[in-house]
Amino acid sequence: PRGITPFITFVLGGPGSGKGTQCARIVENFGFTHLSAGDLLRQEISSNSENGAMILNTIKDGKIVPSEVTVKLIQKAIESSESHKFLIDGFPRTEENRLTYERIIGAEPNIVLFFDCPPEEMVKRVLNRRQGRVDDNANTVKERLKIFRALSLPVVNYYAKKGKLYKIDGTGTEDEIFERVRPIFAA
Ligand code: UP5
Ligand code: MG
Repeated sequence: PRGITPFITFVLGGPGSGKGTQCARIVENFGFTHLSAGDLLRQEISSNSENGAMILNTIKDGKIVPSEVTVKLIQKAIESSESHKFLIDGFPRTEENRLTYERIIGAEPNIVLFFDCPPEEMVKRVLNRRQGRVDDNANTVKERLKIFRALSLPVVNYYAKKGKLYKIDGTGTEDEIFERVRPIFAA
């Protein structure tokens, strides 16, 4: 949006923790614009962009796409939108992602949500999804979890220390989880 600093919420959590599902509920109830970093990257693959093959291989391996590529896609999506409030889902996944965002966008998120879910539950959800994602297989999920633990949890801890983190119990039904999310935005 031109001339206005938007309200930015980062939505973090491991693979299958329910980020996308809960973002859809937040959009319905509170009118945010949902930007999933993974979806933006998958769109790049489908549109045969110059980075498409590299992105596809990175996602297949459960690894992290170079920060500049992801941040520029997020930047383009924010700038081309009329919205004033965004959910950025599945980003930043590494400290380097976070620093690259701060450098290019020149801002920090207003708040950060973290869906806390046990690994066994996350694996079960991902393997049950069956929507043809190249990374929803037992091997890639193992790698996604490993990367989440090693590289993404430090980002979660960073925002906790900054007092920006809302840690949400990501177990139970979708409705139960959303009732934990609602008060954050209803305030
Ligand atoms: N489901 C949801 N809630 C449930 C509940 N309460 N009970 C039972 N089932 C529930 O949910 C996953 C599945 O579980 C769905 O089938 C859902 O119906 C069900 P979903 O809401 O989709 O969870 P989400 O956390 O969004 O899971 P997702 O698999 O999308 O998370 P990832 O973080 O792994 O995937 P993302 O798309 O963000 O990233 C994919 C890859 O892209 C990464 O591994 C990486 O390679 C790359 N990437 C980057 O390199 N950089 C980035 O910045 C972002 C992505
Ligand atoms: Mg998702």
